[in-house]
Amino acid sequence: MNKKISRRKLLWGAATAASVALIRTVTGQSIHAAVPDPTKMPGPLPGPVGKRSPFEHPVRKPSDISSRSPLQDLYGMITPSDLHFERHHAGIPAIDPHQYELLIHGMVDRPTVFTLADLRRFPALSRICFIECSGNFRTGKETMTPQDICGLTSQSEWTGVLLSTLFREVGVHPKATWFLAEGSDAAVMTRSIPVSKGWDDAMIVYGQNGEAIRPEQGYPARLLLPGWEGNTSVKWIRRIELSDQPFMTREETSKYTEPIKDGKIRQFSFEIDARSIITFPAWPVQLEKGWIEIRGLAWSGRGKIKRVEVSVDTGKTWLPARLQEPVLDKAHVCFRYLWNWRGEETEILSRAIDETGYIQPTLGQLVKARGVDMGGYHLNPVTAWRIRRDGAVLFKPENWK
Ligand SMILES: Nc1nc2c(c(=O)[nH]1)N[C@H]1C(S)=C(S)[C@@H](COP(=O)(O)O)O[C@H]1N2
Ligand SMILES: [Mo]
Repeated sequence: MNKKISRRKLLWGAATAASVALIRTVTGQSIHAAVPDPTKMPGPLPGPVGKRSPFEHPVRKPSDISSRSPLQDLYGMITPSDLHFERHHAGIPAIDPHQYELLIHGMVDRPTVFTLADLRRFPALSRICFIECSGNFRTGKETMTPQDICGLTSQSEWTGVLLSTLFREVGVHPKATWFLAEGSDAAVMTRSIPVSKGWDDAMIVYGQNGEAIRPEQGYPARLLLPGWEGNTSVKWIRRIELSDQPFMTREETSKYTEPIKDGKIRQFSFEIDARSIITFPAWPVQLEKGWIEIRGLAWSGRGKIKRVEVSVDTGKTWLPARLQEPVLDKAHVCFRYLWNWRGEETEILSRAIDETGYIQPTLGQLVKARGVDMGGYHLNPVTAWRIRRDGAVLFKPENWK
């Protein structure tokens, strides 16, 4: 095979062979990399699309059904689109945007089919908010990263049209109280949503972080329900049906329901409860003595984060962390806390308080409120990192069964 190599690539290749340097990554791992003296040889010329530095390798962690965002490798509040977590019930459908149609019907005056071009003609709105899967808590061993524990949350700037605009366009009946959202993937994912959310801040989005939404996130359009459990933000949306009752779909019977006390099941738990996680220092970071900045993310599906508190003494005392502006509604917020680690053994923790006054609970409090059979959804416990005397940082796995 005679592969064509451009002169540009050749020069870059030759130059990279010039010297070898030891690079220390944020996570403390060392990698060998060839680095030319950048002042001796012109680098590659501008290209049509950018790529990451060859020294940066943030990756999602895929399983069959989902992949998780590497929260510990990210800066700021936006998740790069190619690192947004994924959760698919039947894979990623390929949809031709020219064939795409969204039908809105049921209790409406004017049942309407919207093409993608139709959707783009309406006033466009952009908002930054997170999407979090309600099944976003894992525990069990000390060697877990923030990605392993709660990587099923990501944040983008989403662009699209408010669902309320489309509701007015089709003339939603005043007596309609629910709507069905249906996806066009092989799972034909469907959920029942209260109409009030449609009138409030629901959107049909076609843009993500400045470009067309990614296939994994619902290309060419998805429903976005800010602050609500990820499952309700139906991707590849093709149909919305207005009704005066919920539809009792597969995804709100066997799944996405929560055992509560006395053998009862709660069917609809839409809002994401306030949560936080320290993303640095976290396993597998090796800590050195002295001043460090504890960093993390906090978010709430009910509104803005009002406060994040950090404890560096195993939960005995709590002090306010600094919140990075902007602190947005139903959005990941970065927090930081300066700490002088003198080499003592301790545990560091964070807890989020949102503007409704809700305080992120401990696992013990969750069990007390919901019982030991509380299932795996909507778990947002305070999580702790254990700092050993030798500087090792380990997750403190707590089990409740
Ligand atoms: N059509 C469709 N929509 C879907 C899903 C799906 O499998 N099919 N998964 C849901 C679940 S469980 C979650 S958590 C979010 C995940 O969104 P993301 O993959 O863009 O992160 O999409 C939701 N919308
Ligand atoms: Mo999910």
